[in-house]
Amino acid sequence: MRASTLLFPGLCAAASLPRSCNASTCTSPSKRIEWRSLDEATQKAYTDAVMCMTKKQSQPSLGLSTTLYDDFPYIHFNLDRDIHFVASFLPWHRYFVHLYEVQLRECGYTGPMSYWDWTLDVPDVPSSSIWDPVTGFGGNGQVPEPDSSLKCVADGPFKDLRPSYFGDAYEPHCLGRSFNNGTAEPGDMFQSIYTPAAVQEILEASDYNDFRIKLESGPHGAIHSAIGGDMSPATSPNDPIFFLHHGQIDRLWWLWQQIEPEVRNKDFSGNRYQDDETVQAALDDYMSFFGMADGIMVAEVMTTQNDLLCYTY
Ligand SMILES: [Cu+2]
Repeated sequence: MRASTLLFPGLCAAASLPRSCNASTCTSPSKRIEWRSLDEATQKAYTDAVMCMTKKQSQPSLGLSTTLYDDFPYIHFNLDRDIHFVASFLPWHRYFVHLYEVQLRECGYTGPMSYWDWTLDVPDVPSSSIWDPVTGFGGNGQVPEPDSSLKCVADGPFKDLRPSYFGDAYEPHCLGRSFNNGTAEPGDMFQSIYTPAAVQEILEASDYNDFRIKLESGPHGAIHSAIGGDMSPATSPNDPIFFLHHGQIDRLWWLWQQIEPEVRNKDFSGNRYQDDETVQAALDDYMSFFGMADGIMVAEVMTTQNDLLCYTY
């Protein structure tokens, strides 16, 4: 761990700067693009890079015998209670998506990082082109997995995927999806929770804690539940759509920050822990990545335009 505890609020004015406070080398940030705005060749290159990760070994620091692909659901599951329903939900997932992008690039992907703006698909999310077998991520689960309640995605680039972990078990399985209506009406994907108007209302939150709670419990959770299958347990990074979904979550945080960057790039507050409401989160809180990468301080990812990240939307 670096000497994060020596730092204080107003971090970027401190004498010894964390690397991310130095914005000087991020002169031309890359721009993340909505999935449907990528051309077909770039979409194919992205999904090929995702599959490339299934053919590489786990990062040695994790001591696993599964694949690099499985590292992401594995660490997300193991850190579950440290990174959900706490203040660090947004900064942790911001860096997690970045670490995934690094691996896509190691697998030869050179196109823009992407996100899925699900507000564009309301009111008919099951018919979205995001599920297209050629230009998207394949569709709903169709075929039951033996000895499992999962229904397997049967088309598109991920139909032969075999993620290793499901919840706390080592259990190689198909990529499962069960589009979920939560009601008796087929086709209702909780979409009232993430309409453009609903998202606009969340963007009007005046402070970080209010914004984070509304975004995490609202649209973030609704999309996980609506897709179901592998998107439900804490091994949800098993579904490649996870990273486009969290790209959108990160984009909404970015949009919210852009409204008043001088204030909001430092606005961070709320519960540090799930079970202890007395401890307030702070910018110099340390976030673990379970050995996949060095831990970082929250302050290092409060803006996307710094040495560490260097992108915009
Ligand atoms: Cu998560």
